Amino acid sequence: MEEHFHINSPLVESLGMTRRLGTPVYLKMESAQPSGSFKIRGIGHLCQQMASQSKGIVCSSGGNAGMAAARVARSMGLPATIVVPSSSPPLVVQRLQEEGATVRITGQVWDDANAEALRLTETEGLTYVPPFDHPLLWEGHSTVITEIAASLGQNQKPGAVVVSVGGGGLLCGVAQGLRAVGWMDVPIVAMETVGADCLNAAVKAGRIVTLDDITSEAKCLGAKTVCSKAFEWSRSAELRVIPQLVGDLEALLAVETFLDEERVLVELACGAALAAVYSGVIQRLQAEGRLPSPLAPLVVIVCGGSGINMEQLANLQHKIRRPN
Ligand code: PLV
Repeated sequence: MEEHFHINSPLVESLGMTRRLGTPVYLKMESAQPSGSFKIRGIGHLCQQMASQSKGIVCSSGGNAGMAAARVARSMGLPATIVVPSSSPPLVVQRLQEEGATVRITGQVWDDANAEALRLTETEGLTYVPPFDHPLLWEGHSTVITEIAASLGQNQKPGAVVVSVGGGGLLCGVAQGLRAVGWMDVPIVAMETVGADCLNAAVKAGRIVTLDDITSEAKCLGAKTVCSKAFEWSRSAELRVIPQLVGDLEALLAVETFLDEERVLVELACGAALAAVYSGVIQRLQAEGRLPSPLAPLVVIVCGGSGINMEQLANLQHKIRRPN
């Protein structure tokens, strides 16, 4: 039987968000996962399916897929090489090393690091662990929705589910989970930051596009191209995906408010999802008639992230509030 590296994370009501929205808001606390994010769900599943006979794994990451891969590899007794771009904060490199991984820093953004990981797969004969683009990852991530369904019970269906989108792996997992529990009428609000907006850009263009550069500080959302399955879901007649954008400042304000009110520190990548409520995105969608009012309980996936501490928060506050 497959071992689970993830936990059944808490589903808790946020009083602060509930007050702002006027409908119950539930937080799915993926920040509480071992390795600090939801990534361990999919990566735990993928590694057990693909890496049990491997001589080692290599994972390209903005940080959190790497943290999950390093943790899973350690539990499986496998060496892990994690390739991160130079935009990942030193804190991430340190935490990866503490997990026992070998860290390589290559290129400026995740796409560069990924090219290096693919090269190592070939030259070193390692098993490649992708951070977001693989059906086994989506299957693993989908358990976040089956847990929510079990927690809410038969009589409560969410009005919408809010996720952050980097390369789109979480979005694909949530979509698959909604299908598994028969909730295909529950819309997904897919949040990105300006400058890490590959899904929003693709939906606008009507085709997959590659961003020139990642200019957002939410580096863990910084894939230049969304995975094709996520784009497919965004156009699917079966399910409604509502892509939305916030600025880095809104994501930062959301991280700060969440720390003050919920006493949990998360990455800017997660702040994008939290800003859906704190910056009034959901309220605007309701005013525009794109989400119903009143709305059934809103579920926010608190994706988490390990690339944050008080020092990194201060760095972000400085960069985002006083650019240049
Ligand atoms: N981060 C990926 C991709 O980075 C990584 O390598 O860790 N929230 C957090 C905290 C994340 O770390 C990520 C992805 C996401 C949300 C978005 O998930 P995705 O990529 O599945 O859409 C470049």
